[in-house]
Formats: sequence, C-alpha cells, structure tokens
Amino acid sequence: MTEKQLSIDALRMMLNSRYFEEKTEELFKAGQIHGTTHLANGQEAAQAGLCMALDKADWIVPTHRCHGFTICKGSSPKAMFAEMFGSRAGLAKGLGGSMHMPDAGHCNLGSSAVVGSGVPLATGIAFKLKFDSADSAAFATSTNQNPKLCPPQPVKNISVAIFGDGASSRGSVHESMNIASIWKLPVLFYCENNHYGMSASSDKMISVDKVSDRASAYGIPGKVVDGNDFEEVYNSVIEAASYIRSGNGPYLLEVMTYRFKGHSKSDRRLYRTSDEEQQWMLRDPILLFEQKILASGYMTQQEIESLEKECKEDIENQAGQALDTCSDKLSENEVLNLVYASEEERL
Ligand SMILES: Cc1ncc(C[n+]2csc(CCOP(=O)(O)OP(=O)(O)O)c2C)c(N)n1
Repeated sequence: MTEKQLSIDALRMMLNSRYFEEKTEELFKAGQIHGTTHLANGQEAAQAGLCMALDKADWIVPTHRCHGFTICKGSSPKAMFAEMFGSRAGLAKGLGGSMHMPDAGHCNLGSSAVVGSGVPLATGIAFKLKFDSADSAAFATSTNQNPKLCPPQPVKNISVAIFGDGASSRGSVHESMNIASIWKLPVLFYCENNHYGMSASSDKMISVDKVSDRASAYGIPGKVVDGNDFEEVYNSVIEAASYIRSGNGPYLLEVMTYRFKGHSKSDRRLYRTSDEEQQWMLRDPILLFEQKILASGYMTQQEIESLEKECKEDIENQAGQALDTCSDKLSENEVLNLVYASEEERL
C-alpha cells in the first residue's frame, strides 16, 4: 500500500470511529439504547494505529471501551449498532451490548466488563498461536524444563492484549506478563493510557512514572509513545509486532492518549478541569492527522471535507439499517439454548 493510500484509509477509520461514538451517544440520549456505554472519542489514533499495523489474522482482545478497536479490526458498524439495540443481527446476537462485541471472523475475541480480564485470555491465544507453529512436542518439553533457555520460535501471527492504565495494576495483567515472558509467547501488551481509571488519575494510582517502566520487571521490552499521533502509534506497533513475530516473546507498548468524554454516560467529570480538557482537545488525533495529510499534499481541504461527509452519512445509514432489525430479538428459548447445554449434552 502506498503511504498516501494508507493515510487516507487511516483517516477514514478514525472518522468512522468518531462518528460511531457520536451516533451512539445520540442514541443513548434519545433512549434508543439501554444499559451503559464507554466512548473513546479522542482515542482514535491509538485504536486505528494498532489495528492498521496488524495482520488480518492477528488477534485482539479489547477493553470495555471497545467500539473503535472493533471498527478498525474490520467489523461492520451496522452489526455493532444492532448489538446495542439487542437485535439478533448484532455481533453477539444482541445479548452483549456495548461492552461485548466479539467477532471471530475478524480475529477479535471481544471484551468483558471485568477490567483486566482480557489480558490472560489474549495470553492464552498467544500460547495457542505459538503451540500451533512450533514443534509442539519440543515446546511442551521446553515449558516443562527451562523455558527461559528455549530458542526464539518465529510465529506468523500474534495476539494483542489491550488494557487501560487502571487495569495495568490488576494481578491478572502481571501474572500474564510473567508467564508470557517465561514462555516467550507472541503477545503484545498494549496499554491504552487515557490518564484516568474512572475518576482516578493514573499519576496518583500507578507506582512508577510510566506503565511501560514495568516491562523491565518481566524482562521484556517496554516503550511509551504519543497515542494521539497516528504515525507514531502505527510505526511502533509495526516495530513491536516484528520483534514478537521473530519469536522473541512479548513486548509492552504504552500509548498516551485522553478520553474526551466521561468514563461512562453518567460521569460528570468533576475530577478534572475544563482547562485540562481544552488542552487535550487541541491535540485531537483526527485534527493532527488531517493537518499532516494536508501538509503532505495527499488530500486537499475539500477532499478531507467530502471524506468526512461520506463517513458521517455512512454511519448514519448503518445505524438506520440496524434500527430496522431492532424488533428481531432472540426468543427466550433461543437464549436458554445458547446459555445452557441441553439435558442430553449434559449427560
Ligand atoms: C475487576 C473490576 N474492577 C472494577 C471495575 C469497575 N470499573 C469499570 S471501568 C473501570 C476503570 C478502568 O480504567 P482503565 O483500565 O484505565 O480503562 P478506561 O476506562 O480508562 O478505558 C473500573 C474501575 C470493573 N468493571 N472490574
């Protein structure tokens, strides 16, 4: 892909993610979507930069703030809206809602409301990816003997454990990093640091200056990058993924960003100042990237505006089409069959 095409595709992805969040907020306010939602306005470069740098067959396990990752990994916005409407056409047949949007066809395991719980799952996927590409008998022997001494085992695909700064202090995250390091598992630990875990500022809640400083405790590389700069994120993921694909084991990448909206729809953001918010809005990742695209001559202002219009209309249309599927929900029996095994299966 040429740099020009890559840039236009990246801008399209970031715009789709932004408009998806704006439409979601509107639908919530109108009472057309129930439950809660976690919007990622402002985090688009961290989400598009990761997904665009991955291979189609690389797996991701996102967080509860998952819409942008899900769109950028290739899922249909229509199926995502349908999920939030509780419709059968949704990614989880309407049973999951905003926080649970798995899409195996796009190598996205989906997320869970339990903060940090996706990290061991992504580590498990990495184990399977390594097991499948290694001489499995030799791998099993090495994990039993001294896995630290086992030679690098190149792999085709990797798995990405996405987590927030809040989740970074959970035991599940540390246990995963330790075992992934020992077994040299092909997993990218991707910390999307948006500065807050609900109302708790990461400056006050994390024992080190940077989450990526913790990498040294596990004997793996750690790097921190500007998460509002698409190119910086994209290039860093390419570099980290290539290290992992060569068989060297895990890598911790921390991307610094900011969520423009509250933690969830009921958050009044009393824990931060509007001055701080304004400063970050000046570093809106979409604005920054559009400026770069203009400066490089890849698009004119007019072309950017028409792409914005096209993406906005497309998201509107997909929301409308999803709304049409709204009344087609799973029956109680279908839900029970999905959740519980039948009597014969249990015996
Ligand atoms: C195990 C667990 N503890 C607490 C919560 C409540 N909770 C929901 S989101 C959240 C903050 C997570 O912060 P972070 O990991 O930084 O992700 P962000 O919301 O900033 O994207 C918390 C504490 C939860 N869902 N699960």
